[in-house]
Amino acid sequence: MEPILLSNLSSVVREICKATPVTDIHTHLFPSSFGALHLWGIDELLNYHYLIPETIRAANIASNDYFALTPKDRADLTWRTLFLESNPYSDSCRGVVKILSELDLDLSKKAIDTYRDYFNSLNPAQHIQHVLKLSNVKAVVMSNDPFDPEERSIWKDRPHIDPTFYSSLRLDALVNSWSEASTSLQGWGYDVITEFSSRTESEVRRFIRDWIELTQPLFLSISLPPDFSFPNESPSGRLLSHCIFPLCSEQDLPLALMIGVKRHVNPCLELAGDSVGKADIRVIESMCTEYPHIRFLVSMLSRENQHELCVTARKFPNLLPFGCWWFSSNLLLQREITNMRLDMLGPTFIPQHSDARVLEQLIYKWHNARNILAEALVTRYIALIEAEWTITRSDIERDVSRLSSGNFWSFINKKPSEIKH
Ligand code: HDL
Ligand code: ZN
Repeated sequence: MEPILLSNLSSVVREICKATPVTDIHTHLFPSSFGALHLWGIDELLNYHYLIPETIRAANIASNDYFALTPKDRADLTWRTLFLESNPYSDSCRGVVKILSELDLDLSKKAIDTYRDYFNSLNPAQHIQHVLKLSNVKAVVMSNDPFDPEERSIWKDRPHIDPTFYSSLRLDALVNSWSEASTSLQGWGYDVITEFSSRTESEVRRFIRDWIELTQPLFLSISLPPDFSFPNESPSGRLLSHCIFPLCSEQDLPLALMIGVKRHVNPCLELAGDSVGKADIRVIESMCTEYPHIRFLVSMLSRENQHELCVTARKFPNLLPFGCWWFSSNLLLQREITNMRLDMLGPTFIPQHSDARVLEQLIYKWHNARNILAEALVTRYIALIEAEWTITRSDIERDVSRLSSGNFWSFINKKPSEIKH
């Protein structure tokens, strides 16, 4: 195969990135069979929690007055404040514009009701396939919470799961709110006590096993606060050591850890009220050291943790950094983190996940992610070609495929075709 020339390098790399389907390993999306949990359309897009603080700040409205509005009125306020009375600058605002543009809607009039008419005219199941095609996403991993009442009732009916959707079992409520979780478990017939006992640990393992059987997750996942330490004798430390790690080993399941989130810093903002803090990388060092056979997918929320996460990944092959999470998912930090990872890890990481909550967000989040990956790769290919290293199209396709999905599926040691839905 002919080596790539500098003259068409950038266009070839962009084309390959666009043509390579991705596995989106962390989202809050659901298939249409999950009813109201499946969010889509212009009002959900404008009520996305990333846009709530931006609206409240720009509209100078009290948060309780904002939340007293109907969802439609909140969307109208966001549209007026962030899109009509200002240019849409933020990552989330530009994302809405990109979505409307990719759906071929008329942006000249900026008339929100015409967009509502468009979405109201759609068939939800067909629209999902259209959005997956536009964003070239071949697999979407959900975050399934066994403590969420709505999800519990849906799972109990064993819903049809669109084969594009996969499960991950999210255990924040168990690990970070043990007192409430133990009461819930007692109500569901698990013989646990809040004060812990070996019986309690065994029953918690039974609870998690029951949900692994029900949901068939690709991995278990937990988010942790910046001040989390490990090992520790607190409920979260005991649950990890005596319940979650043993089950990861028993069930051959990786553990995804998302570290550095400070929940409810401003509770008046509800879901938008969480913030960020620098975490202690020694948590990852001690887990990877003590559990070398467990595979850890790790994303950290603070910009200040990114470099040490890269260095730590160089020390532990059972550690796979993933994504530019949440407050890191903007142009500047995505570029910084992706370039840092390529320089320190080569192609052995997962560049991005969407964290999408509303279906159409896949369109802009993956458009941005592909652009940033292509830019970072081209920089390195230029240096290599100038040093007379030959690079072929298939060399590039191989590495983009690894970064887009291959790294994930080989790390979890599974193939998409193996997963029961
Ligand atoms: O804990 C998480 O999974 C975070 O991603 C939160 O859901 C957060 O609200 C979010 O959606 N970030 O993108
Ligand atoms: Zn998330």
